[in-house]
Amino acid sequence: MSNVPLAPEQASTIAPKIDLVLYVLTGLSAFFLFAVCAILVFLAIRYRKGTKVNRVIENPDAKALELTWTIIPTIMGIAVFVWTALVYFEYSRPPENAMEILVTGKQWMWKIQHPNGKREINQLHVPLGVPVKLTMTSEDVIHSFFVPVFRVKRDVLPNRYSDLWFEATKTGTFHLFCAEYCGTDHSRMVGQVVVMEPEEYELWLSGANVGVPAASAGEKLFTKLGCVTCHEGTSPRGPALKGVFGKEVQLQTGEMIVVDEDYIRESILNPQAKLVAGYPPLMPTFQNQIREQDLFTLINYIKSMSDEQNAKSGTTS
Ligand code: HEC
Ligand SMILES: [Cu+2]
Repeated sequence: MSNVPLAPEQASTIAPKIDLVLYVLTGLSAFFLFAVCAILVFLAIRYRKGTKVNRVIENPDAKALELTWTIIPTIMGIAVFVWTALVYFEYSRPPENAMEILVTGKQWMWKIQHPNGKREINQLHVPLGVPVKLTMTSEDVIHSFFVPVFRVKRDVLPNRYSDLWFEATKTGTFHLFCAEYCGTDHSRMVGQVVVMEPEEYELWLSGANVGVPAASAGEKLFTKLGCVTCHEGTSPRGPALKGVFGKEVQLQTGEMIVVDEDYIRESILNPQAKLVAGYPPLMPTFQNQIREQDLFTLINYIKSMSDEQNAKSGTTS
């Protein structure tokens, strides 16, 4: 038994912080549980029927005592709240400069796509010491991406993007699980996360199986699917998409909405759901015509158009 570890090793920057929360909360709960039980047992024995003890209540409204056991736990409760909230914020907010990798869950495998277009299945190669943001979606049911050594887990949902980030602190090969029951072979929806030195990762990235870089693949798709005919050119029938990412647009209903990944995704799959003010419902749906990974590529392309423009005009918002 002695070599069975209490928890898997810690291999990300967030892991020690998550563990500390767990151990401190467990410790506090255990301490109060034992303290209350011990006092309870002691008093039950001492004051049991027939014992000769002083049963006179000398100080019926022990103010000092009441205040102590109200104020101390209140402070402790607030301290725990503030501390765990800070850890939670760090856990749930990917850093701006994080490298972005796409993860698609599918019964029963994990499909991964790197920034340069390189793809892999059930294996995720990442560089050491670099913040990595996973943008995840599912092609069918709900899955959940779980890497125990990083202490990160997040549900992966169809028709929506969820993200998860980590920064690895140890090289090696670690387990990757699906942590949401997703059908017959759920238990086999497992894989490996391979953490490499950054130079090795670069080498690996440029090795075999390199796809087309995401940006130029996006441009090709944009042309091939006919998006250009309506969204670019001299007399476009749809709104210009350059610089639109991250901005607010007005909808026909008068509502303002921020253009993010989910909105673009919906605009492509279900254009009538949210019409841009001043435009007719011309855009055809691309539902079932675009694969999940291509959709992501398109979204990235629209994003990159915005970056270019921001760089040119020198404005960022
Ligand atoms: C037949 C013309 C047409 C084609 C083809 C077309 N669109 Fe559109 N698109 C429109 C129109 C018109 C709107 C504005 C009305 C609306 O919101 O549906 C629009 C809106 C959008 C929006 C929302 C823009 C905003 O400012 O909020 C996005 C994103 C978009 N299209 C992306 C695409 C992509 C990607 C493709 C190719 C896969 C595509 N469109 C193909 C006509 C088109
Ligand atoms: Cu699954």
